[in-house]
Amino acid sequence: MFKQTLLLGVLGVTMAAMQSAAAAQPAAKKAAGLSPKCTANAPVREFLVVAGEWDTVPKGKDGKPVAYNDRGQARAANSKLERYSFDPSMIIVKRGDCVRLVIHDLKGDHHNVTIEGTEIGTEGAPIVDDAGKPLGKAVARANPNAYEGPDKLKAGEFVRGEQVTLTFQANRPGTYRMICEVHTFIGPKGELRGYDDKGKPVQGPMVGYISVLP
Ligand SMILES: [Cu+2]
Repeated sequence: MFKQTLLLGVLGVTMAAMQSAAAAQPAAKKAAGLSPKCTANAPVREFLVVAGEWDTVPKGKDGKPVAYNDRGQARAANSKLERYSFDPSMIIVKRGDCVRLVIHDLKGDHHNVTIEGTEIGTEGAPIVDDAGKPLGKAVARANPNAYEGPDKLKAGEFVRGEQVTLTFQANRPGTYRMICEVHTFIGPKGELRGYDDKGKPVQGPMVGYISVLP
């Protein structure tokens, strides 16, 4: 009985050690879900994406503007309901693809893009104007749209008429949220909201999804 217990004990310890070694191995080699550099010969998939906006004034059956609720926030009659969106909003790629998102700001003062849970975002990404002329990188700078005032853009923001390119390699299957932080408020549980915590509309959430297939 003692021998059996000892044997089982030794087996148990050995198996536990093997399991922890097996568990430690992939963790040590764990690559980021999306990485900013593509390996040579990775197939390139390019997507043209538009950052757009639409608005409406909700009306009743009689065609007259009505008061309404916008995601739990009371809005008076004749209030403009706005939303910002990416088009297409679903990008599907395969694991190993080198993905290029060419994002054009068609409407909206300024946007940025960050891909949640990764280091991928428009901060420092190359931007061009409508004619393809290089404008440098998406870094903090004065807003070139003079009619919007002297506001300074944050790093990663680009404006109407500009196009920014995001390049990354899709390493791990899964669905990643592509978020414009200008038009999305992220709640404490990661929920995306169209209003900030003071009830101020941010006209969002402005989100797209990148699905990486195995
Ligand atoms: Cu935006």
